[in-house]
Amino acid sequence: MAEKRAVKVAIVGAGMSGLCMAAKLQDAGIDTFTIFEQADEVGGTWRDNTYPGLTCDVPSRYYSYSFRPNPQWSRVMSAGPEIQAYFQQVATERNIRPHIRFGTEVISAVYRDGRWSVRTASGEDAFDVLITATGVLRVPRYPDIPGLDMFAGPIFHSARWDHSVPLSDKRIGLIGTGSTGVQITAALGGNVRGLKIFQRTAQWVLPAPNVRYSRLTKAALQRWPVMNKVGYRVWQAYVERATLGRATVEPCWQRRVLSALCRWNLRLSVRNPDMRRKLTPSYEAMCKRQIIAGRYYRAIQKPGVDLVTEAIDHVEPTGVVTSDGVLHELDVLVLATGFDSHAYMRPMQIVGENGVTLEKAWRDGPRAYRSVALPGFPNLFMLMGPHSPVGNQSLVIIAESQADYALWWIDKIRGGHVVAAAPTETATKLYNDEMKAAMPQTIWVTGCNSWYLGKDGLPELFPWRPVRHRELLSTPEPTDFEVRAG
Ligand code: N01
Repeated sequence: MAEKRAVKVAIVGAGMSGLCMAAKLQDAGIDTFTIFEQADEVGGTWRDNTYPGLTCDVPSRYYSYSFRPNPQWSRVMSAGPEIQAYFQQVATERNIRPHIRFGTEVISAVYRDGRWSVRTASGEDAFDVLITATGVLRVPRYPDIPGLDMFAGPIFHSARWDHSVPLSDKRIGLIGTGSTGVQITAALGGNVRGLKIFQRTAQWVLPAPNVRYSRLTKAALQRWPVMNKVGYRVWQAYVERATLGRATVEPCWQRRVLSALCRWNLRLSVRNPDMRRKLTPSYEAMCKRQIIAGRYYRAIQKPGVDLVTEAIDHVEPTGVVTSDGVLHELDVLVLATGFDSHAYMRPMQIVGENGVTLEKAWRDGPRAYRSVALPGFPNLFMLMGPHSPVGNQSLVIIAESQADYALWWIDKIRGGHVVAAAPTETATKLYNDEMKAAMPQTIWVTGCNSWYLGKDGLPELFPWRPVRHRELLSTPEPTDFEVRAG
């Protein structure tokens, strides 16, 4: 048998995707990998987001690695700290931590002499393969509101929560009613002196009772692991086939049912017609990233909670002034204003063959071959790259199939059959054209503004059912690649 060569792999990011890649490499017998992590702990988004009410709105049994079920999830949809503890535990029990260079930001990665030269503040090292696992929603987006920096009280983004600020006796202003703002409202509404929610655009809300798992259920899941596997499949089918996985990408009965559910939820939960009018969106359900929340409407109607729908004009030291001239006096201002979803691995500099920068390759907007690879950037694989199916689904299963895809090529490099591989321009263009042609049937283009949309007005999401993404990645087409053989 031919001897396998050692393949040096650089992974950027020790969040859910980076850890997934590391575990897959280990399972393939490859331990020549380094993870570069700019923070001092694993977990990515689950480390950075610690706001009150943080909960994953995807069922935990399915929002887990398929290779590492967790019988101990406390609820159908777990709270942030529990999810973070899960990823920390995986990093520890798989002995991934010794591979991580914490506190080390990758400044640039340059493809030079057939290898990736990865530069950090402490020097440069060469790798055969570069994996970017930098997450989807990592870079906080701060709103451009006049006077924001004049506010006299504490002010922070939802992903940079300042836990040193006591809240119960404060008047809090919350800007933003996306998935984050809604969860913060559910947690703070009625539990602080005052909560003013500044809503620019109303959202449709799907109800979701978040049932707690009993001790008996957890014990049974621990005792019979097959039950975990069944649970995973059941929740996967629920999300991918029975609800959002299909409803978002094609006209179907699921779309009609979920839309009706949103309308009923609003009608039955909010009896005050004026309040209901303010909360009624002017676009279709699921066009923006769908909100899934069982407690939002209740929280927003609690005493001390105000929904402000007049546009924000400016901020003064004592509060927020809306377009009707009203000054809303506040002690704390929370910006649940989302993220730069088009940043991907930037601001890290990536330079491919012949000195072509990522900026140049993406001058018409981020694109990829099957969401993972890029022409002119050999042996670069992106986890959660452009047009990944990142709507209301488990990103964990997506990371797993993308990591498996990268591993397929890494194995070819290790076997000595391949030195370098990058998708051809033709195959990438064909794939992207096909995707664009499928966009009109998705719900995301039906007339709303959202972080899904790129600068061409089209969603940077996968426009087909989730299963198709897995199929595309499970059958690599070497003929779509320019391969330099060993
Ligand atoms: O951010 P968003 P998010 N003035 O971009 C408003 C994931 N997530 O942090 O709709 C006034 O969705 C903006 O208004 P508008 C999930 O994928 C997952 O809430 O643009 N308002 C909107 O209301 C989610 O989609 C979980 O008109 C301004 C809000 O801020 C993604 O993270 C939980 C404004 C931003 O909404 C991002 O959610 C939480 C301005 N200048 C989040 N600028 C899970 O449970 C912005 N807004 C898995």
